[in-house]
Amino acid sequence: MTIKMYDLVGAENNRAFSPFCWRVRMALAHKQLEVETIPWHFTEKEAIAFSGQEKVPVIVDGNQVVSDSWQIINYLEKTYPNQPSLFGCSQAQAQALFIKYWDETVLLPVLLPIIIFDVFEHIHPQDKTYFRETREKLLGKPLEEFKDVKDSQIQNFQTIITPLRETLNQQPFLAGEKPNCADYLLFASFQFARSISPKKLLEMNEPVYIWWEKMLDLFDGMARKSIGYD
Ligand SMILES: N[C@@H](CCC(=O)N[C@@H](CS)C(=O)NCC(=O)O)C(=O)O
Repeated sequence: MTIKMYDLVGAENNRAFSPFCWRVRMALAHKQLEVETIPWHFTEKEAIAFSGQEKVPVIVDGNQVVSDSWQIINYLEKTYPNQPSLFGCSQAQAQALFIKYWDETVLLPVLLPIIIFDVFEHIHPQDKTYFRETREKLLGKPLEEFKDVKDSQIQNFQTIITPLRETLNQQPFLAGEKPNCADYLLFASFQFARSISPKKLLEMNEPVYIWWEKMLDLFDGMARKSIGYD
């Protein structure tokens, strides 16, 4: 049965940009599960009210409703044990939790101020007021103050991803010879940037850039086919 997934999009239905939704899209592709994505906008809270919360991703798998990217990934791993494993073993599954939190507490907080004004410019017009109000409250200043990004911010981003770079200097993927959920968790944030921002975050041919390109090619170029900046 086809899994339905509510997926945050911008002004165009093919501009999927949520890092949390990209985690799940990559996981579903790895698991070779059929998915129907339902384009969703920030202000369409009623469309996902059945999930009991207000954020995407949300998946509907038969009569199962699951929200939160990490919960969904673990649901898929448990529910579809005969499909390719997202982790390979329970130890790797436990370690992937560290990657999830490193992404959310180190990488995304540095990346977000760099690209948040680009997000604002690419979201659907119906979402603009809501996005401005909620994000300005969260960040404590007008979105316009994020318009001009300093070189030092990009350099800081490049510095904080040093552990990723050093790892990818020695092996093609975080998971080794082949990608797994650890790669998807971090790639999702890079796909977030690609889908919404023309800013150059990395030098071409550095290990993270090479990995990013390989990730874009996975699953018949699934992520590359989604609207974004190359
Ligand atoms: N912990 C959640 C976070 C989900 C999340 O923050 N989703 C954002 C989109 S990237 C959202 O739906 N935001 C709705 C809003 O801000 O109203 C997960 O991992 O799925």
